[in-house]
Amino acid sequence: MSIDLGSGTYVLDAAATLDASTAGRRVTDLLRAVIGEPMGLAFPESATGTSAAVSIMITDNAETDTDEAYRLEVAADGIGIHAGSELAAMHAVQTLAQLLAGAAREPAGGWRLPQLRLADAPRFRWRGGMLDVSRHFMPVEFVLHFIDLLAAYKFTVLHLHLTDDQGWRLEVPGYPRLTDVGAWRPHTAIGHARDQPDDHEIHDGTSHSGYYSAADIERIVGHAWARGVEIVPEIDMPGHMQAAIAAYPTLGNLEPGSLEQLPGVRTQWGISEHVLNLEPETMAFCRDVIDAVVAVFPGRYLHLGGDECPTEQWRTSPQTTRRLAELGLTPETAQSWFLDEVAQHARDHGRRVLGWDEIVDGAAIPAGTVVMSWRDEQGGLRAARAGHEVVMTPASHTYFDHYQGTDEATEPLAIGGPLDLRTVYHYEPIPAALEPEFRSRVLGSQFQIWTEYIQTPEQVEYMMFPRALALAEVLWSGRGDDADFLDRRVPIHLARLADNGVHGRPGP
Ligand code: TNX
Repeated sequence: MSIDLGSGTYVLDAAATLDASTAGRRVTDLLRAVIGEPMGLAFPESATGTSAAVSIMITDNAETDTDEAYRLEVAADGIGIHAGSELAAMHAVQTLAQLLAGAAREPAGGWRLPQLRLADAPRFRWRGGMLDVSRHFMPVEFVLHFIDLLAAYKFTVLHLHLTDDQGWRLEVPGYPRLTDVGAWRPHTAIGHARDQPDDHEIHDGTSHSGYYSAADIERIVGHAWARGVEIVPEIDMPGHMQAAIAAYPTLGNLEPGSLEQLPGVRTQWGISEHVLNLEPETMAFCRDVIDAVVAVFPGRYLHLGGDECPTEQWRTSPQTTRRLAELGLTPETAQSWFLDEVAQHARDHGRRVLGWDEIVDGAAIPAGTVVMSWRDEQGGLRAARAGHEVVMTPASHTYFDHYQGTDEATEPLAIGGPLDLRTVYHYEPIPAALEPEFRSRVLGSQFQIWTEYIQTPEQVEYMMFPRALALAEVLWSGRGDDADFLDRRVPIHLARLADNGVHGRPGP
């Protein structure tokens, strides 16, 4: 970003007219939603032949959102936005909203802005946040609000972790039990497993449930589009599937007849041994689920998980042992085979497939697969060198479910950590060990909010802020000065967020 501050000022008030004739409705609707409504500015259209107070010009490729660069000028006679795409113009609107949030209110009405010229473009194109709505379901209204928060800080990806052992959160036509059974658990473990007596689960004694209907997803998708956010839905397979197996036991590896051992929806955290089997019917189920996801989520990507899949049941189940032999596979090679099968189906729908970095542990993965490197940087390095695009999501720097402070006693219970604000601010998404010729394969990064220990929307906000501010800056403009960010700008943003009812973690 470059910014030239002028010496004069400009007052934006209720009389301000708008010329956005080259911009789409999405841009003007955003302007009205994030500036017009909260500040009481109506932005009437300027009459033909007169110059508008605010003009938004989309310069070239309005139909592609790949060009995110924009210029914003506050001059003596008005405000001008020049953008290479609709998405870029939307970023400019968010910047203007930030400038106005810091502007002085005029006694006669309106806001006084400094004159300036600003040219801005992101360093990385993948800037996102992952929300786990399986471990704790998050209501639709909050997902919409989460999208607003992402967009305000120019994140353009919402990765929705929709299914896991502890809950299935998406309605799938033809499989009513996925939500009737799989979206519900009778109780939830409390505290850390390490603090619990052996085999004795201390639980909260209340049920937990929730899922999104097709109509809910339509609202979420529509709102994301309106904010310039792309949703990346994730259906985690073949592990992390206990909720689906609870709903349809024939997806699992336990023999029929051993009914008493069949798992319910998981009520504890940690990794489940209940994984999908490899039968043709199970593969057909996965294809049906992919069809259902593709039908309601219009984005370019589909995340198929692929993390943490214990192979124990594939070794011990007689049925799966037979199936492995039939397919000429071993328990070690089965996971890559599985991913190839389901990924091909997603590609047949024109989707780019994503997976967590375990998918590069086995055989070579199909070209075009995008890898999320979460355990450390190694998966990302391997994948980038092998020709794949990667999103860097190392737990050490992007797991916002970790404690924010080193004194656990003063923080709400969290899964582990810590990961403090300064560490996030110092995160460099391009691994130092990556050879220059492969660096363009690092698309960017995203923060993860896994919700084992995060039960409410308020708690999501607390874990998100201020750390999301740090990652937003790392990904958009690159890290600035520590003191300026940590001591000056973070408190300003936390205060503004609090004014809007969003309570991050205060203090350093
Ligand atoms: C690892 S990251 C997981 C998640 C947990 C998370 C908790 C990944 C692909 N798997 O299932 O929620 O750690 O931090």
